[in-house]
Amino acid sequence: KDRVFSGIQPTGTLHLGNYFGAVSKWVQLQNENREVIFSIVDMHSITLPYNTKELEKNVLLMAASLIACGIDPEKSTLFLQSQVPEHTQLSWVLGCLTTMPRLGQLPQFKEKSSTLKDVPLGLYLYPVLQAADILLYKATKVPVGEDQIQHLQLAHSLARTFNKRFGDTFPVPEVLIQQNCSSRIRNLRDPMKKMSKSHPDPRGRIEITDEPDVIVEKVKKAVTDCTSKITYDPENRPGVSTLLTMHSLICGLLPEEICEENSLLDTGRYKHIVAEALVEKFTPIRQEILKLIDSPEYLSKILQEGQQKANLIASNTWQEVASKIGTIPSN
Ligand code: AQP
Repeated sequence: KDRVFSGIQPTGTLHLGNYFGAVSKWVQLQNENREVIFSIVDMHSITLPYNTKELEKNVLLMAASLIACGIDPEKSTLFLQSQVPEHTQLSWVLGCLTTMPRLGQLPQFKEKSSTLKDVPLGLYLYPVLQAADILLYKATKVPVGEDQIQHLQLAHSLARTFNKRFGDTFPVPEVLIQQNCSSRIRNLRDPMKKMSKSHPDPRGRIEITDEPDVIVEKVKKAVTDCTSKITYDPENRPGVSTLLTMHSLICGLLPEEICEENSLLDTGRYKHIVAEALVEKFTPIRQEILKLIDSPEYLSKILQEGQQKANLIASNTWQEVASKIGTIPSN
């Protein structure tokens, strides 16, 4: 039976890259009546320097944001990764089944470690913990943004290695990438980079809680190129193509159809249309977040209920793993 799993780090405010690349797909899968499990992966977000108070705040903000985006705690399991200790336990086992060169060559590790003088071991192990998150729930489908493909390949090979060595245990999960979003959503100020929560310049990302005038301003200042015509070419024209991708995901038309519809406009005028569509789409979501964030007890209760549901599956898998690898199961 299909089981969907995905996670998001509480490293900052959910942005439109997260929304279009992952969360909108989560909501769609949930509404197709599949078994869906989503985790706020706080253990991942301590792999880089962070502020403890900010982390606490960001966990609740992320829970509120996901619910406001359409994750329904009645239909989905929504929980906090650190509250289910089997994630780190399985991560250790999987860490013993991969090699240092395999982890060291992953692009995200290379990029995130390149600016650090002392690289934390946790950053290196990040994709192993991610594989544990997925395999612990025996997930068959994992909806993620395009930037996560290499990490998912590691999860695949860890599932295969485990199964070969200890007997069939984990399904090899299928990666689901948002259709119509062939490339990742780019940073608005630097389209060579992806839009990211932790990038120091907030002007490069649209956060889900941005006020309408902030959205308009960020889109207006988005870096495009010296061609004013609207064409969709993610490879050569990443700036304008990111605007078209987001617009397309909101209105349901293909980027090429939008280009045709707006063929008389230049990029400057087209930006107004995109900004308007974004404001219309995200204003109700922002208002819902503001309401939810005022009820921290409600949010904590949702996460606790999610934890209980997640625990049932996680402890079963862990018992199975523990007995297969030759350690003594605890019950
Ligand atoms: N720019 C993006 N375009 C498309 N998808 C994206 N995702 C992230 N950025 C983009 C997808 O969002 C999901 C959750 O991401 P994450 O929080 O687990 O980690 P991340 O990929 O490292 O995201 P950020 O926003 O860049 O966070 P920081 O700055 O903390 O590293 C994933 O499915 C991801 O693919």
